[in-house]
Amino acid sequence: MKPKIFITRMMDEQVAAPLREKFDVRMWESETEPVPRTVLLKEAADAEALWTVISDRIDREIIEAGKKLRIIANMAVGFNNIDIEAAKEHDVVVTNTPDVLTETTADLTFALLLSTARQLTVAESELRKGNWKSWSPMQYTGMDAGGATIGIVGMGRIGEAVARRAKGFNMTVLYHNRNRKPDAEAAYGFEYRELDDLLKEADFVVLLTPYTKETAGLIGARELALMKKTAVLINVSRGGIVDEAALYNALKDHTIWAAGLDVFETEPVPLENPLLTLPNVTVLPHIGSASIRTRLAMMKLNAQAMVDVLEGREPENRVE
Ligand code: 8YV
Repeated sequence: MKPKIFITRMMDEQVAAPLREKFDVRMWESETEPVPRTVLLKEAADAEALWTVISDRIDREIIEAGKKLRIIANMAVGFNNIDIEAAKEHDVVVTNTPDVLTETTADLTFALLLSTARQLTVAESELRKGNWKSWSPMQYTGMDAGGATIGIVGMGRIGEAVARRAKGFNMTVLYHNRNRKPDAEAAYGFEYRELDDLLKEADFVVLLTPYTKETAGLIGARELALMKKTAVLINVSRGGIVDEAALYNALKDHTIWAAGLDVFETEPVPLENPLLTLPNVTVLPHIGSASIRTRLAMMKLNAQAMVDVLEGREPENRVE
């Protein structure tokens, strides 16, 4: 009997087809409905590999149901959706997809930054609604990115890629990170700041830190109050890093100028989320890594990791 792989979303057939030759590949074939928990539990029970995405909660119950489980390959660099401790206890390897998405996610971060700063989505929707009736000097005006100060919270691979783009816009780059990056400071002139100082000085605060116990709720009412009235907050990491209720108040009361969000506390975002009612918020449906080339590269990395583990080899990108 071929080992079973359960795939929780529609995997591209160019990646899935070679897997089918060696394994019994089962797939949740819906682009609109996420795999129900009951199905996930049932399928995990006799699967040797699980291919998952960030919105699949792979907790202890699923891992313990997976009596034959040997690998969980997660299609993301972040892996806060998986109980890593439970996986370790049960000798289940977890792999992720770093590097291949770095530049694509940095592009999206910069696109969201510019779009939020210049109110592109508001301006476009006004035009489409027929509300652009006359040209006026201060209509649809926003904030300049060129020459501004950017503060990057989480200077990992994606943070550095964003910082390099910022240099191209002649921005001053401040960063906050668990560890200082002396090489990047020397090579590019990035300047380290404590978080509070970064929040006070930056025109653009960009969140790129992983979601952990330490970073959950990192940006709350106190932190937002430190930011400039003209500042823009960009979050492309995980929604839970920001206290959404506090952010809503800061944006509604104009104690900060705008926010660009690719990620939310609850995803997909319920339409009741009050942030959606504010004009000074630009929202995207978690598309940081969503270029065709990158998404295929991520799937291929996951597929190779599953083949490696099921054939007894050490995979690349094992999460520690
Ligand atoms: C994923 C992401 O593409 O890599 C991450 O951590 O959040 C995105 O790049 C997306 O969440 C699909 O799992």
